[in-house]
Amino acid sequence: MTIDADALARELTERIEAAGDLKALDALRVAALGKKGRITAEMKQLGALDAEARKAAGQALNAVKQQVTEAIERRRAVLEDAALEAQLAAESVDVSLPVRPERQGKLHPISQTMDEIIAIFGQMGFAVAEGPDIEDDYKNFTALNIPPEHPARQMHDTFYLSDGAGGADMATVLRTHTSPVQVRTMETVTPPIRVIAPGRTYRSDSDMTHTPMFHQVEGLVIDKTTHFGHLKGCLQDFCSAYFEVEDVPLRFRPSYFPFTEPSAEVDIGCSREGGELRIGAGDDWLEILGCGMVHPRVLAMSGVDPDEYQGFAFGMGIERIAMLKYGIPDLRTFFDADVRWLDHYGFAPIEVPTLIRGLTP
Ligand code: 2U9
Repeated sequence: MTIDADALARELTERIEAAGDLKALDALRVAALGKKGRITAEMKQLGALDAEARKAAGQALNAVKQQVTEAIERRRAVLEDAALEAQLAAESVDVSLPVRPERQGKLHPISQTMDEIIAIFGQMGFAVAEGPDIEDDYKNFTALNIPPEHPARQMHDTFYLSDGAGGADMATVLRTHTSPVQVRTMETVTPPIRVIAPGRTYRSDSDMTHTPMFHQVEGLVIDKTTHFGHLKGCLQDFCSAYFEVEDVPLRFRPSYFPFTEPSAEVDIGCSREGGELRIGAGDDWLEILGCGMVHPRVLAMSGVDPDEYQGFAFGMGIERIAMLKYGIPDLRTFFDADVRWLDHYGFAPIEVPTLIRGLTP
């Protein structure tokens, strides 16, 4: 037998390079290298040759095998690239096409309200801080001047998750307010601090005006000379921007929270004429948030020296201020996941609130 190895290699390689798709290429691979393939058949005939010729022909066939294998791999890469290109072209989506109105989703009023709050405080220089929903008892209560057995703990209707084998402070809870986020900030950041903490909070309370999960935004400002006047100005500017009313009337009523001293609840001026609530005018008042100067013990517990620094804090319920601004009458509908409700009260998702282009679409 005399094998023209070069001719065989050329013939097989040419056919491989002409293979139009991966299936055809695989058929050629089997025809060349498979059990009944051309090269295998030639290999089988080597036994009939004498030792010298067998060695030379064997080496030549192995070289052909190598060339053919490489040619198959090269062609496979080309065909796979082409197949991927074709698939990408076939499955491409034009993201610039307008959404069909009947398919357009809506942004939940909680998301819209949070975006508005973040836009307003962002403009004032506040950073947004976040933390986990599951906190330890220390950061949710003790660090906020609410020690074990303090009556304020009962007011929070806490969901306890574990009782903390390592001591009462290590029990885990679903956070009852976002305040532990500010505790974490004070523990890690050297003042000045200016943060808001929006997020989910949990209390074991469920009736017409309470849901076990609700949203809060709290704020914290700490610097050397921060005072109650700064707090008033900050909340005045926030309410005016949020309710889109110039010179909105605010009333600060003395109150009590364990984590602030002095503390106040803030009412906004409104009118209820004709059964319709109007914010920012009239001679009625509506409570919208709580605030105060951070208690010196709270500063000290998180490593901020109360002789050097002072600060203010505030907190508000996001559902509540969303209901007031957008005339949503029933708190519990926020969590019904009813698409008809969302279609009515929801917001266009593309319109991002900014103070310059307007908060609301
Ligand atoms: C730190 C120090 C002080 C956060 C504050 C309030 C007042 C408040 C309520 C509003 C309605 C909770 O959702 S609500 O029921 N919150 O009135 N929150 S001052 O004070 C802090 C927080 C963190 C370290």
